[in-house]
Amino acid sequence: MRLYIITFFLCIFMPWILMAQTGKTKKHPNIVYIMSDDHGYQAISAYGYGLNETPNIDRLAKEGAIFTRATVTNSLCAPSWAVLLTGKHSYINGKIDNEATFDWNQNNFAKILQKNGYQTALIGKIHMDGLPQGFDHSAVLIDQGEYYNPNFIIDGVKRQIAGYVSDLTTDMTLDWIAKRDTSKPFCVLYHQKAPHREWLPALRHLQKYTSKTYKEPSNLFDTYEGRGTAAKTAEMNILKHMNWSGDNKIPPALMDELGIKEYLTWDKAAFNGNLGRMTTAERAAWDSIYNPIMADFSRKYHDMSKEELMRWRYQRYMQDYLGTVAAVDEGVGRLLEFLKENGLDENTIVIYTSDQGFYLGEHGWFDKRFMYEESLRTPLLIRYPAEIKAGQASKALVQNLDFAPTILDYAGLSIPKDMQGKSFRGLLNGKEHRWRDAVYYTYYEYPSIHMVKRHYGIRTERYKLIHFYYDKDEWELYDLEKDPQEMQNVYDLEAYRKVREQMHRKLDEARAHYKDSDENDKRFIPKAKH
Ligand code: SGN
Ligand code: CA
Repeated sequence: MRLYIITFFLCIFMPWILMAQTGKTKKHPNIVYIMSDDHGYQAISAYGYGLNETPNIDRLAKEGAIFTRATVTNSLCAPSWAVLLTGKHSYINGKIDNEATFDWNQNNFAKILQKNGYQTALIGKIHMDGLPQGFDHSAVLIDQGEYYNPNFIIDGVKRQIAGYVSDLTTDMTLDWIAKRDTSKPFCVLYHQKAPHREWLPALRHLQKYTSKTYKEPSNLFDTYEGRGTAAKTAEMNILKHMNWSGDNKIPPALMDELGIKEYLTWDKAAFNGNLGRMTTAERAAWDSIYNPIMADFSRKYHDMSKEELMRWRYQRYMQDYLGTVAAVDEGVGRLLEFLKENGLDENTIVIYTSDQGFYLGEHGWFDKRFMYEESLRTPLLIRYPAEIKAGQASKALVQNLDFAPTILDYAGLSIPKDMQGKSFRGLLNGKEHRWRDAVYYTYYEYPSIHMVKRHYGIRTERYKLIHFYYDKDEWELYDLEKDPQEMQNVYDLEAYRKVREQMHRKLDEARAHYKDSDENDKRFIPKAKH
């Protein structure tokens, strides 16, 4: 009888005892939010583009869910960050572009978690001015950060740390989780600098990625006919605007020898700045890979046509960009193993995303900013075995605006009424069947680097309406079903009159719903332009 009673109590209470040990009951799961900077979904193999292999990130899709139409509300680093923290559009949280000041005194989801018993940490790239609020611990890069032997500010103290940035960011994340107070749930924002420009891979990945040839997108040689002024005047073409030295790794001395001029003059200094951070041995390893590539380029440069140059530059770009993704993917693998070894894998939500998408040669471009698909969309994968059935794929129009409400919802906390996003937890556990049918987008950083004009717009499942304003007043409409690459603006076509009118109505509704207006657009225009 006694044995029976003991067994009975063990059966009832064991799960609780175990959960308490592994850090939190199901009601308060742990959260690891992984955000990499500029990681286009095309560079995650689970999205099926065939460019590279990311087996560890893919595991999140296999063991959890993948969103194929997740988008951001403003395709730029710091603004996207601010949206993540606040759950509010840029014109409400104030961080409209990389220059604007972010007011840390406003509410953010990390502050709410912290107040409700979560331990919180922020590790890696942050790219925001001011002292972060809402985190018990922070170890952040300065501004854009460095790839090799980078400087970190660890709880307010600056330190240079030997190693490769993505590995160090992973190390620090795992260390913090290992040392946490196990009686409380935790939330860590694990933010990789990679694959942000200027795409410097870990030395161990150089050989593999520089010896590959990547498939070109079919619109690599886009001439921008069929679209308005904005696409034609943007400065993000791989042939014309990418830097030869910092981006393509051509030593400045070789550029002088070949008579190559830089589009942005400062970038020549960046080349030595980046590589100058390496030890002599590291630099020798680097040179052993890149010197032969440059010697070959030097021999053929004067005979190359513009097409050949574009192709060469695209390959150089992909080799380095995808090379940096490799260490990010390995980091995710280490994290998943660590969670498993420590009995945390069942009760920890792991989210993988980027601050926006990125052009990997589509339209001949690199960078982001536009509301066109490759930069509007962002990868989103999420694993949480306790609640998310493995192997789900969702086309729902979720956005980074929804991250703060979703995380608070999973944490069992109430979502502040003024957050503009919506929790997508219900989409993943099958309780929610209705979702928004359109997403709203704004972009402000103009005139500025890459010269992408100010615009706002709306995307539904099938169509996209964009308004470029400020020094132009142009509308574009795309039929994403017939023209998924967005090569032909159909705004003025009679066949699309009805769609155009419907989309205008939807855009007006979205602007009213999300509290945006022409007055807001003007408010963010520098005074001299009024
Ligand atoms: C830097 C980059 C740009 C990039 C912005 C914003 N140039 O200015 O190419 O668009 O950052 O990127 S660089 O030569 O300095 O690398 S963001 O992801 O931080 O918003
Ligand atoms: Ca970014």
